[in-house]
Amino acid sequence: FLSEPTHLAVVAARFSCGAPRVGAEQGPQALVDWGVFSDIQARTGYLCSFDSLSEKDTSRNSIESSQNLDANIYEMKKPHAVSLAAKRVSDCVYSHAREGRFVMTLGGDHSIGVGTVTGTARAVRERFDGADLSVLWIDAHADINTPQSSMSGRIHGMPVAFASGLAKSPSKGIFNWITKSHLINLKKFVYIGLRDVDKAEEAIIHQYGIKSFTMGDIRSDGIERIMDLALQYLGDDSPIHVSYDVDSLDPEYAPSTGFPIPGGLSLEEGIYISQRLYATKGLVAMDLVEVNPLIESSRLTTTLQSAASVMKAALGVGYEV
Ligand code: B3U
Ligand code: MN
Ligand code: MN
Repeated sequence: FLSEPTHLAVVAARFSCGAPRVGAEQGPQALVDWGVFSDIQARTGYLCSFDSLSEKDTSRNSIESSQNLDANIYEMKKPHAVSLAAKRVSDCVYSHAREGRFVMTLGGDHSIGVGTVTGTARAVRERFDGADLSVLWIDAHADINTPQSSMSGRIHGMPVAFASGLAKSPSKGIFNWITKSHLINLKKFVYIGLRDVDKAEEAIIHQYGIKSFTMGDIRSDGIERIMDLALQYLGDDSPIHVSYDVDSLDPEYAPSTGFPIPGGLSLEEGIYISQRLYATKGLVAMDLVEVNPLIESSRLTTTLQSAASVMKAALGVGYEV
């Protein structure tokens, strides 16, 4: 039901307001400088376009710019800044996905995920007669805390809750731009790679029956079988968005990230996930988030190399060992 996109829209989401440390806002530039997209362009013939979104633009263009974007309120850290950033990302992703472009959003901390999946979900509903988007969330973390359940108050631990409507807008001005047409369906959602999940998040996952494949599942069944099950579960009747947190990879392959957790995906497994998604012919959008060039800087190239490999594989570009 999809014609193969010929246009790759790269969205640099230069935000780190949802995470405790600065640095993730520099992830997109580091990835672009690494040459991923010239490589992809050369090997696929995709037309590439670039949008660059940052906190500065957000406050300049916003009527709420006079507010203190750093205020911690409603049990969340910097909710105004994150909400505005995510809205800009959502609108930008939507405008490209609506035109049938493949959208690659570079993070940035994972709070921008509120924007990416809602942008794609809205475009898919319009393009495919009300269809729900399928979402794969590849992450060491579940990112499904609500403001009430979160111990940290950091919104990069909450994007799945806001994008699915599980967490409601706590006030006028914070995430109140999210309408029904933006929401993702948790029945069309799977986790892969989980290994650091809060107790409260476990309860939410259980309560809503969310499909989840942990690192334990991958170690016992193998990534091939897990991808069979994940794709079978999602079905082949709707377009796919993959939100790829680089910390799903083992810290050996992706050390430059805010919350590295041992026991992650090997690079080979990470690439395999992308290859399987490409092979569905239904992949319409991808996020690659949480690359932080200020962390383990001496091993940043390892992180960039890994991130580049999983991005390229998702676009059908093979990698050289
Ligand atoms: N679940 C914890 C820790 C966390 C780490 N990375 C993310 N979350 N995205 C929290 O703060 O919600
Ligand atoms: Mn994440
Ligand atoms: Mn994570």
